[in-house]
Amino acid sequence: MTDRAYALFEEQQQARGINLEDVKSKLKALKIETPSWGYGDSGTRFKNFQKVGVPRNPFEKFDDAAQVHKLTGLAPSVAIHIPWDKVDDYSKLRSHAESLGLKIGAVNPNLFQEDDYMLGSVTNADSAIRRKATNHLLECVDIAKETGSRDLSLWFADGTNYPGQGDIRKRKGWMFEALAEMYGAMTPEMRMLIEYKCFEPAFYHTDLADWGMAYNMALKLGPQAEVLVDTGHHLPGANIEHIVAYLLDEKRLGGFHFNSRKYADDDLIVGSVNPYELFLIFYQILNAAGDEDAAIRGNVENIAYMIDQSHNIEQKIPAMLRSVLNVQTNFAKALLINHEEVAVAANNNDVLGAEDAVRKAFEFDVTPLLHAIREEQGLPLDPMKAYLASSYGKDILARGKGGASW
Ligand code: PSV
Ligand code: MN
Repeated sequence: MTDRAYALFEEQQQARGINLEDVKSKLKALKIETPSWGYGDSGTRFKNFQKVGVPRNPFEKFDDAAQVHKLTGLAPSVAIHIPWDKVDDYSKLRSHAESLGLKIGAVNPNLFQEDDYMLGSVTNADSAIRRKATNHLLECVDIAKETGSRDLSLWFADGTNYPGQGDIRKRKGWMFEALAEMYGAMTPEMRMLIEYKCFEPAFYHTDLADWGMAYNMALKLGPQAEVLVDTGHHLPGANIEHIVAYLLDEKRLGGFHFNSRKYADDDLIVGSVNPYELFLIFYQILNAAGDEDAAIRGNVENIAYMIDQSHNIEQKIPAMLRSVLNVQTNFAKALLINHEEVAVAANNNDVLGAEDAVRKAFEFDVTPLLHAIREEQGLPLDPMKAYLASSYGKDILARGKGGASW
């Protein structure tokens, strides 16, 4: 049945001029980093829900993440958040990850959970607090050296709630000072990924509120600083694909934090609310992958695809599996876009033809294609079903309640 479905799919795609061998190799190369904090307990500002079986420490977070990778072949690295994942000896965490076939991915400093940071961390009016925050950034560079991580992903909760509460221009200067000090401490292999968010927890102004502010910092810092696009961090209606295309053209797209949102930073399963947006993001990336400028193609090669999701009401591991699989599905669909067809229609001012050439790729059922690559990779055809049929979800219940938060 699978073979027949694939043969039909192959015939259909060949007739459209799509090279399926190329599509398959690109699909097999897709890597998505999962976040350690997506495996721990989490909640909203109203309640942190405690679940039975969540990891009790960073080592167990890696055990759970290994399940996602084992069943999908898609998630070989795990981002860590400091101090949530602070351990005495990072080489031990690194060996543990490696023993599971994983790598430690991006290191995320945490400058939003201490009382000292209530009015800002690197942009606090108090120079002692700014020093403390910058020292934490430097500590994270040292941790990245030990874990062998290339990327440092930075998100600052810094902002104000009322006009006049802070001097916006001074704070901009302090932000740059801290980032520049951190930048200077990085090794030449490291990258600083600067994340922006329009609001929350600050409600009047946020120091790095949008991609332009993050890009401006990156530009002033140097080539090892790039912008990180978290799909949940935009105002409603923002055209994220446009931001992606723009940053790629400027060769400053560092990576993504994928998640879904309906209203704001909802942290829902990736692709659950607006899968077409995810598809269109990949459309822009694949368009840039065919650019004649090698630097733009180089940027595409180095995009860090990461999930940033701390889902609250679902089971942790299946929710992460669903997110990773949804990314794969929408990437597969985007790989079916015939860019030549789009370009011809666009150049002829054929609006409907161009839109059709993009949309029809989204409408294909890629299940036969995904089954074919999973079969070739020795993976279960349906990773979610395989997880639910395994004993892992039951075995971890022995951990009890009260595991790690985030
Ligand atoms: C902030 O909302 C964010 O997206 C940042 O990436 C943090 O590092 C992450 O969530 C976890 O709080
Ligand atoms: Mn994020």
